[in-house]
Amino acid sequence: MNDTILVTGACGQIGTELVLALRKIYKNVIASDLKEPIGELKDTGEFVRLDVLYKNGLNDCVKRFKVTQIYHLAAVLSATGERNPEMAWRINMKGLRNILDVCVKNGIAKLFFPSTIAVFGPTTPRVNTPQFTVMEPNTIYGISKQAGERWCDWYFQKKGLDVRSLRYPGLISYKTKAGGGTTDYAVDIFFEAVEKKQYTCFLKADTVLPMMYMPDAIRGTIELMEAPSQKISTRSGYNFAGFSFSPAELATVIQTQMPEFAISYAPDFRQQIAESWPQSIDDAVARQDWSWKPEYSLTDMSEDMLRNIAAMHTSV
Ligand code: AKB
Repeated sequence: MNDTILVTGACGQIGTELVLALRKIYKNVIASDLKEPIGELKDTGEFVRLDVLYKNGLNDCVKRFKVTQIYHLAAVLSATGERNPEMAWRINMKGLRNILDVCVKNGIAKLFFPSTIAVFGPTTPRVNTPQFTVMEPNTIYGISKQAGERWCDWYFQKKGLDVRSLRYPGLISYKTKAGGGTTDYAVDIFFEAVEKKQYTCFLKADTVLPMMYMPDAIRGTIELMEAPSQKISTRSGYNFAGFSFSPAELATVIQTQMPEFAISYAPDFRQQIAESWPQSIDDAVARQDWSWKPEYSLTDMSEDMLRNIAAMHTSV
């Protein structure tokens, strides 16, 4: 396809896989980050070193490559955000404001903004959390993403910017590890299962959270962005669900494939963050509007993770 796509935060957990998936569909996909890319990401297309806090640099890049769509993934996640609230606010808020302004200035056709289940808070109904409900996030990450959703909606209403967004649950993947989030245990557990046959979890055994396998997340993101504009009924963030589980439930699934695997628990400050988030998400509006449907079950995901991580370890 003829669009030219810019992806910010391209070296992160979502970015590395999203850029490669987009490059299979679009001829021109420019990856950008502060970090240098490695592997396939580096070898398959253009990379630009870009700091989303510098609007002029962003603007120059958009003009130089005649960018028509932006996926703005650069952000600080929940656990890092609680350790460094000032930095999280600056990157998540100022970064987004710069992108929104550059989009309007350059007539960008579509913008993707990743929101999160962290926009919900302790007063939100935690089971089957609806699309529209009480939202009182109490992490800086959640506050910044909720404000981001409101800005996105405002830019759609007032400036006509075609912005689309998903409230990602915890994302599980093996190609690039997660970093700085509260749901990261669900990635780390697989690497440690393969490497050490044991894992010490930083959340309590019965802490249920919404999660999704990365192939579903990537497919859903692209499906949302390719849906006709008239089908998009919310410009803040769509609830987006895969499956839900607790660390103990995940350990049991891993043990069916690796009986010797052992888990222990040492909850830290991330426990409080996890307890402020939903346990499961109602994504009926996404299913209705643009036919969203996840494919991977918890067992499918677990088998695929263990198989791929084991293969990565035998090939080095
Ligand atoms: C985090 O744990 O901070 C993220 C998220 C749920 O948005 N993975």
